[in-house]
Amino acid sequence: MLNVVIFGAPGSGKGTQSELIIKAYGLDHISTGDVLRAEIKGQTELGNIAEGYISKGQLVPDELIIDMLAKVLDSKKTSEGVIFDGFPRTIPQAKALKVMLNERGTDVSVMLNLEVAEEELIQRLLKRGEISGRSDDNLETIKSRLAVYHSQTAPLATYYMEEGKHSAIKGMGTVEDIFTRVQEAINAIK
Ligand code: B4P
Repeated sequence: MLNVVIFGAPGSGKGTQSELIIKAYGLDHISTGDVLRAEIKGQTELGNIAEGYISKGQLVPDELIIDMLAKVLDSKKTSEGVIFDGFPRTIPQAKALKVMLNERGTDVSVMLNLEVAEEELIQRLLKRGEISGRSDDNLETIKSRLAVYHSQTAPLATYYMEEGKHSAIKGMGTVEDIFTRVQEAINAIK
């Protein structure tokens, strides 16, 4: 099975590259951001809690996210493998993912770290905010998301390096050029 963690700062292209990976490799897709936005739209208990965190640019607490992820994972067919988009975002989430996959007789195959300059991240997210109207794509919230990324999420790069799973991808340039680099990294471990 091919289990890919797609990783990077907010706006680094995780969702964008995930769509191309799914088409090329036939993987199931789990985007914690998409699941949370659906919960918010459905006004579920989890959605109502998550909304408060997301609107401030903070992470939703680990225990809620890990529980949510386990349920979504069980609903997937996982025949070819899964792309994890936006999860894990903290060390406890990464450890929980390892346990969940090991219990299912599998593991993370590779972590693709999309590296993009901060100024470009801000420009991309502001542009998306204008088009999609996503409430967390405004300058104030973007700045707190980036601060949270540096303090809580970026340390995962070292975690996956120590696991021997880390692959750095230059995330600047056209979507197609970046996808070529992504494919090279995936094909190298297949
Ligand atoms: P996410 O939905 O994961 O949002 P994101 O980090 O902003 O990345 P996204 O995938 O949407 O954007 P992409 O880089 O593809 O999370 C939202 C919030 O949910 C988090 O802040 C957090 O509160 C909560 N959350 C989610 N998962 C969680 C977890 N595990 N634990 C706790 N909380 C969690 O693209 C951005 C833009 O750039 C797009 O408009 C795209 O078109 C554009 N773009 C992409 N590639 C480009 C390129 N090469 N050139 C120019 N533009 C490009």
